[in-house]
Amino acid sequence: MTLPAWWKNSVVYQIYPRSFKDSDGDGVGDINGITEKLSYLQDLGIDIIWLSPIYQSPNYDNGYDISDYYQVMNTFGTMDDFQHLLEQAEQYRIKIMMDLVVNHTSDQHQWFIKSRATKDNQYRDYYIWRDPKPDGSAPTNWGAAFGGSTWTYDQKTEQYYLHLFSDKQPDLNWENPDLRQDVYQMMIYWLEKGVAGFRMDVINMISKDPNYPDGERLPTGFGDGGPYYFNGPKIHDYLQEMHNHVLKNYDTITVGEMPNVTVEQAKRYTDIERDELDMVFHFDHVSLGDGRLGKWSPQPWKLTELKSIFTRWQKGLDQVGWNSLYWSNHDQPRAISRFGDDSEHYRVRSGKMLATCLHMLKGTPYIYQGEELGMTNAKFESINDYRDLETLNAYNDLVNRNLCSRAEIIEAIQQRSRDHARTPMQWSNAKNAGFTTGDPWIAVNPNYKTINAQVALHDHTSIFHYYKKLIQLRKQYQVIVEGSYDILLANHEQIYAFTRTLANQTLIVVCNFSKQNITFDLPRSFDLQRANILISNLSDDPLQKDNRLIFEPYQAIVYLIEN
Ligand code: TEU
Repeated sequence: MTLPAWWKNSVVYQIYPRSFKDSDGDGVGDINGITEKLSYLQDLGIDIIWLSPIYQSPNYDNGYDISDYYQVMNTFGTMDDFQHLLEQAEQYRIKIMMDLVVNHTSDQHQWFIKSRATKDNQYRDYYIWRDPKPDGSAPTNWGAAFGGSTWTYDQKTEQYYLHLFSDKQPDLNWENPDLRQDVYQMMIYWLEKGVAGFRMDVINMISKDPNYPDGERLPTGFGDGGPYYFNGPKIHDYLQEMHNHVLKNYDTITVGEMPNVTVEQAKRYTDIERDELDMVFHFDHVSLGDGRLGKWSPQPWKLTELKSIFTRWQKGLDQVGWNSLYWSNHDQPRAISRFGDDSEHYRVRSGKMLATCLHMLKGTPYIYQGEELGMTNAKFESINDYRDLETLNAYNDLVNRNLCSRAEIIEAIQQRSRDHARTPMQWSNAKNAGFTTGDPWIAVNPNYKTINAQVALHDHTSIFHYYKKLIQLRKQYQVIVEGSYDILLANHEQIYAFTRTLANQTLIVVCNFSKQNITFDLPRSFDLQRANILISNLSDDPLQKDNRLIFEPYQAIVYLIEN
């Protein structure tokens, strides 16, 4: 029997360095702060750290706008600090994966500074320049992710340059083989330092339709360019070239962040026979409830929709490819606030329920910093407490263009702003939650006095210790890593129940996603009398008569039946 690849039974922990731990009192997290906390992460039991970008950046998009791929960001520390982190992490048997942002750079990258200087230098075609339309308007009607057009006119050379995100993040031209070679050399530089692989930022956006057609008009007033840059014509060529030039020479973990990717496309990206990527991050579940203005017009969602999405991905990648599993990251609101219940009464219980659901699915789980503490969205009252350009642009742009009211955008921001994931990690009930001795770059969530690592570590019933047990179970039971998935009670709107089966072992995972007591029947084919409870988020077992169960609000249980 071939052992599964090491990253298939690993657990990844995402660190957003800016908000994790500040070691030098400047109010911004840094690399030495991460090194300080390796023992905490080893205690949790994680195997790999995904570091959001640590490269030199003007921080317009907090490091997702890189001005030098070979330098560590000044506020994060030095290359020696990073080398020390790598060495110390190895002592703790923790691997480090980097965030590869190569769809675009910062407009302060030397490549772009040279590219925009003249029309005929060697870096001109490192980026995407086009003439205006005959009427002088932008080459296409596409809207940028952070507001406005995806094109900005450059007076000096009288052309527009493309930027799918902000005007300070010009898109790289992957049609250019010289650019691709420079990217591959940079990847080799970091792999030779000992990093274990890459999370690849919007990697399915790097290949654009060379005709740059206009898109269908959206409620935002711009055209939808998505069909012309998501999963583009040469994306598989580029990823296979990257594999052949770089990745095949190292034992790496790779995960591609892919907005708008489908299961069928993900099978092609992650089929081991195709030599592309190990996993992808899809967005189907985190887009639940998106309305006419996307995340800025959030609508209610149904559990059956969530279950259908997870089932589609579990079944779709069961034989070919591999799933990543996540509830949140640095771009998403806090999981408990988004999918659970962040009220004082149900925060811990629903946090454990969400963890049970995700960690019992087939795939590699990703824990976002603070998720293991049950951190919640920050209830910021003022727009002045927010820092994220995406949030601030939406707050101004959507109202100014009469696409929504001020009250509607504030409500949407309080639900979906990326800043909810970016408030400082809550280490203790000390000032600034022990994150910094300085003034934090963004306010600490006021609930840090009761929600913090210090409290969690000393409370054996905390979410932290529950995550720790889930990770231990993954190491103990191969059925969690390799078992096949089947949905139960597919049409139930409160209960998510599914099985995982491998050889003579069957797990029955049951999660109540609601605030109600729910009575339901499990199929009689399962002899619950012979079942052992592997993990439960409540101390009392559910009321049960034969296969009829009564689950309390947000109750979660994993039964193990061995035939
Ligand atoms: O995000 C990609 C992406 O799709 C964004 O639109 C993001 O998901 C959105 O903000 C959610 O509402 C990646 C990075 O994760 C993000 O932090 C960067 O801002 C973005 O790319 C540009 O690099």
